[in-house]
Amino acid sequence: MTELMMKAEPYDFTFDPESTALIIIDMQRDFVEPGGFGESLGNDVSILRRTIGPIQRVLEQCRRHHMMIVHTREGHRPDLTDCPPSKLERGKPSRKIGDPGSMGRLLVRGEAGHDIVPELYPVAGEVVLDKPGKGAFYATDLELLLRNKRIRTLIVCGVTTEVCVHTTVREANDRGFNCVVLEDCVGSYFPAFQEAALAMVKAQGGIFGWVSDSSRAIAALGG
Ligand code: TIU
Repeated sequence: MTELMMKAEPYDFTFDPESTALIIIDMQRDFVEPGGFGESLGNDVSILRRTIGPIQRVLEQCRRHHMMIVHTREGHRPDLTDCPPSKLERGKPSRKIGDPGSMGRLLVRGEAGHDIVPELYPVAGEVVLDKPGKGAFYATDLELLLRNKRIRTLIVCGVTTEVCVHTTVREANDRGFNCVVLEDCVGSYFPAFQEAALAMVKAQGGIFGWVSDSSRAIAALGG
């Protein structure tokens, strides 16, 4: 057992790399590149791209420690039978889930836009978890995979902070996992939501977990 310490708020975060997983939420072309699902909702997707470099550096350290690494992808079966009608209609998007875009059908599994950005592409042995919802635990086998590896803590990166990252952190928290969210490794289309979402995680003595950043995570991992 190796107890490492990461500087974080509201207080230092201790973790053992053997029982810690890095979870990278939905770093898909559909959310961070033009022509995808994120843009169809009316967002400027370029704002999320600043997360790629810091995530790359954390990913490299976690790979060096042979930690469990999970990449999630939000998306649906090509026939959309796993997409609730409410999700399909919500927000009056310019193009709906399943409509054609410049990277293939929006948010559909197997399409170019659904895949992970090349800079963070998974390597052999890493988990790629397809999820139909915003939370990574809903209608997936994530909890089983984590429990089988005796994982107790999660280092959380990805997009977007107030949607899929927050939903996943809340789900993980209720299942007894300790989560640390790295603020420069998570991104929102809305700066005010980024700030509020991070404040919510660490408020009330860490009601949902801890907030740190890539530099402090890398320092803790000895990088
Ligand atoms: N729209 C938005 O902010 N996010 C999503 O739809 N999904 C994720 O956060 N991955």
